[in-house]
Amino acid sequence: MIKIHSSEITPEHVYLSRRQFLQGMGLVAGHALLTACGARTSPPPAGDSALPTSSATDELGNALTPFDAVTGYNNFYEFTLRKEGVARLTKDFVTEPWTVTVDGLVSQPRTFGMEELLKFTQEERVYRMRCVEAWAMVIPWQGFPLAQLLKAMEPLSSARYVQFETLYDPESMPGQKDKSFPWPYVEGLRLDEALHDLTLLSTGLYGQTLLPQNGAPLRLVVPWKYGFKSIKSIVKITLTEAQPTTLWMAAGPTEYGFWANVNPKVDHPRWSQATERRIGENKRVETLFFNGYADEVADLYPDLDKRSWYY
Ligand SMILES: Nc1nc2c(c(=O)[nH]1)N[C@H]1C(S)=C(S)[C@@H](COP(=O)(O)O)O[C@H]1N2
Ligand SMILES: [Mo]
Repeated sequence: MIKIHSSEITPEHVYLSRRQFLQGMGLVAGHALLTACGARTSPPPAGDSALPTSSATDELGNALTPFDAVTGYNNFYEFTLRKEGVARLTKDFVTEPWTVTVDGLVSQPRTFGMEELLKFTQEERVYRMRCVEAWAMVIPWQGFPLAQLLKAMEPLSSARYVQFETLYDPESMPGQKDKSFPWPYVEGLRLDEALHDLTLLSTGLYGQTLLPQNGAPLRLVVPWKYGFKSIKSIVKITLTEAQPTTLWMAAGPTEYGFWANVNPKVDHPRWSQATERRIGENKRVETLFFNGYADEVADLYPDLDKRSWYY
């Protein structure tokens, strides 16, 4: 049995839009047409700057990280281990056409075209992002809750985890020729974490389509976990019974765990996690338990002492 978490109870309007989605996908009988979604589906023209967003801060009053920093300082090891210049190295990365396969323990595995995933109602969510390396940003994402896709796929009762995979294509992602990492990039969540309303599949930021350096055309955003959980350029989502082995668990088992919940009290073996450097600002700020989302997610972890962070 899937344990239903209180945060999963579906408000009626969400339920109705999900039905529209199901009809549009041909998963249920019906001819209702989908309404257009708000997201731009074509890449912005070169030099296009960020569109205005609905708020200038997150819910705690932290200023948004400037667009140029969000798109100019990145971690994307498939291209480079450096953080600057990822935009240049990824600018020819082909993100269209793009498909995402959802398989494993679901009632009917299937492959979606990106244009189908853009039919989910796209919302804006301003989230803090905290890299395990102790730098951070505040980013206005667009996307839709992963739960909407997963529920449409009808997970089997044996499903307990969700595994995500980035594209494997060493020709277009030359960093994958570096055999010191077990490519492709793999991440994972427990099913109830994946179904949590905060967990987003992102298709854009700052009001425009996601750029390659940020994980176009589809990336995960899990704001209460260290940034490495938020896997980029996803091609496969697999529901499993066993806990997935992630790229970072395989590459650095003494430093990076499966849970990776942001916790200022549990230091990385090589540095403190008590504070963080906001990119685009000069000061360091205190790191918050669960990155400031404890009210929303702490009840996912009743045995918190053990589960807050694993090496
Ligand atoms: N496929 C893939 N996903 C990835 C990474 C990566 O190297 N490859 N880096 C992760 C890390 S460590 C962080 S902090 C975030 C950075 O996201 P950003 O560049 O959009 O800020 O992406 C995560 N997702
Ligand atoms: Mo990171």
